[in-house]
Amino acid sequence: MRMTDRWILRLVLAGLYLFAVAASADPPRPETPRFGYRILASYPHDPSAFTQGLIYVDGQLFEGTGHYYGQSSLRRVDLETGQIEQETRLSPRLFGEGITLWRNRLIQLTWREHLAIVYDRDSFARLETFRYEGEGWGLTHDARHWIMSDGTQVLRFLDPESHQVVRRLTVLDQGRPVRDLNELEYIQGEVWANLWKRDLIARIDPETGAVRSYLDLSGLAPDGLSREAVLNGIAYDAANGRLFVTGKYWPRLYQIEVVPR
Ligand code: DDQ
Ligand code: CA
Repeated sequence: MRMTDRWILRLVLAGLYLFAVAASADPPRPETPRFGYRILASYPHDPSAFTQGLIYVDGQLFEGTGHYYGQSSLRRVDLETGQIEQETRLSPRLFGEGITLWRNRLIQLTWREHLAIVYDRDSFARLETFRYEGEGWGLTHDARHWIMSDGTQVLRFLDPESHQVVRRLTVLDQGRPVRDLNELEYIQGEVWANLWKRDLIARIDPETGAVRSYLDLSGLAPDGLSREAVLNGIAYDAANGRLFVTGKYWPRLYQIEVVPR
């Protein structure tokens, strides 16, 4: 072999080696943007409320609470004082979950009882119930559908008339499934979802299921609470652009603002 041929061979081998190393390494993963928060106001919150659903509509705050043995309820709460102004209790066999308001009806899911309860918004009278498959966790709605989570990475879109599932959306962060989607809130074209047992809210593109960004709420949970007392509860006051969050058994409910981290 001539001297130049040997060099060409060496270069080719080195190139092949570098290619093999590059190909075996993980492809670079883009970071999903993370936002932080600033507390704008703090309000009392019933520390015995195992918060599973939270909404704010037309100046009224509604909360759905969970757990068995009669701890589950639907209530209207005074924001400033935290006082319960109106309440209905669920049967001790039902574990209340997410709530949403549709027209003048409040809908409340149950955890593992496959049962949704529909109430009159003003009187809290029970108007009807309907059944669904799997678990019920969070509930919200866009202009056309009810959107529910069940602890998996899949959101179900329900037709408000028939209560049938018309669409399923898998939530992905950079292509990886995001599980434990819990309490929900539809905010300005995004679905916001509490991630169970994490101080994170995922902001989801309802068309693609992609997590566009996270809201990192670490440091917000009050000290000294039990392990069950996780962040859960997002409510958006659309009329005034106010964002409220709280958690299970949290003694406070916060109005926060999203800020760069
Ligand atoms: N979920 O809110 C994540 C949907 C359910 C939380 C349940 C935690 C308490 C479990 C107690 C179970 C008693 C059988
Ligand atoms: Ca909510």
